[in-house]
Amino acid sequence: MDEKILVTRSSMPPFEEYVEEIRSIWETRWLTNSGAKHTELEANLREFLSVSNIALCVNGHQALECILEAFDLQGEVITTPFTFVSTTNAIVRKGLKPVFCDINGEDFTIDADKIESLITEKTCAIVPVHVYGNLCDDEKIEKIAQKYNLKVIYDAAHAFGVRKNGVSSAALGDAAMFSFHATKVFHSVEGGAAVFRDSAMYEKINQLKNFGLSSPETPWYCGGNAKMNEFCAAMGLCNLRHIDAAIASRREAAERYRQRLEKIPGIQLNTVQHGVQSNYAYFPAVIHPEKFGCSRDELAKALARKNIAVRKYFYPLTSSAEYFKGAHPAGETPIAKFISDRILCLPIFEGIGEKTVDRICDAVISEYKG
Ligand code: T4K
Repeated sequence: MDEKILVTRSSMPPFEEYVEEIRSIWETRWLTNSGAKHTELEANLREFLSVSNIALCVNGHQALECILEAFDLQGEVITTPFTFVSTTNAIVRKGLKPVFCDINGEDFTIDADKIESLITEKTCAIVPVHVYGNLCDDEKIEKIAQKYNLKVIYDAAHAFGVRKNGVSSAALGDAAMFSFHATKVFHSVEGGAAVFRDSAMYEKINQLKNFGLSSPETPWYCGGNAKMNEFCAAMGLCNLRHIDAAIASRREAAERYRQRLEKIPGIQLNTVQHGVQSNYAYFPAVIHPEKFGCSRDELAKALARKNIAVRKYFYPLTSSAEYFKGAHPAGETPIAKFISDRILCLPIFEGIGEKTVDRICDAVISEYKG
């Protein structure tokens, strides 16, 4: 049996580099609560992401919850169900009502033309999701938000380092959250960040992520704990030094996939967005069974038999979660449902290499029954 290929694999800095990075932690014994590594990583990310305000968090999910809390939102939030459960859960956990908007079938982000019809007097914000390294139509979204005085908070978990016409994904909207989970293009083992336009929010988010304390003896808000520790920040510092090589390696893999698969009938590849410099976070393929000859699920099983692990990011739609008790029928977002039923993310990670991509492509193509 050929060696197992996982859907992704964490990027790792050289071992010695990480050991060197954490050496000072033994000297200072400062392990968490906004230590020196945390401060340095915030500064480095501020520069890399071209953003003025950034607050590191324990993970992306908590970063999104902190942002939603910091804006004191109430009422309805327009978002999409084609995302990781985290996005919808954060909205619901903060006492807000998700209103699901459909996506477009090309780049799988929110269909901005369908947002306006979902706005009511209770709408307070839009939480669009950049998926796979594709960016949402921020210009249309911004216009709608201004017209109706809504906050725009991006789930940018997949958009680290992505730029559109030179503008950083971190600069879009009123705020955005990034995930630095082990499976992401850039990671700090677990981790995430809140970025935001208004610098007045920096203090507020820092207090929200630290139990709502404004000083050791002053709890002003019933906050939680969402702080990033020093070992995670140290991993982030190391990985950030290698981020360009990591993205370049993913780009090569994505290009090889494209060369091999783009002419296969029934396989719809991710759109290349005009002016967008992607990070190649995922390599999604939509499998159209009527042309490909077998379904997404059959293909996934066939690949598993060849020791190739793929994932259905994102299936099922978050709107179908049991806790909604059928309140959001999939028929309301037919394109999201259609894509979710056919999407398959093929393995991609730093260092995957042409040989491995070719093995995956051979396995995919051998299932084509046109
Ligand atoms: N919004 C969106 C759009 C997101 O995609 C996510 C996270 C979030 C919000 C929330 O951000 P965080 O709070 O997580 O920062 C993974 C991740 O756990 C999750 O972070 C990610 N999205 C989601 C799409 O995928 P799983 O359950 O698919 O991961 P798992 O454990 O099956 O790992 C997948 C593969 O990755 C493994 O087969 C091997 C590789 N791997 C995994 C781990 C954990 C490694 O190489 N190293 C590792 O340490 O959820």
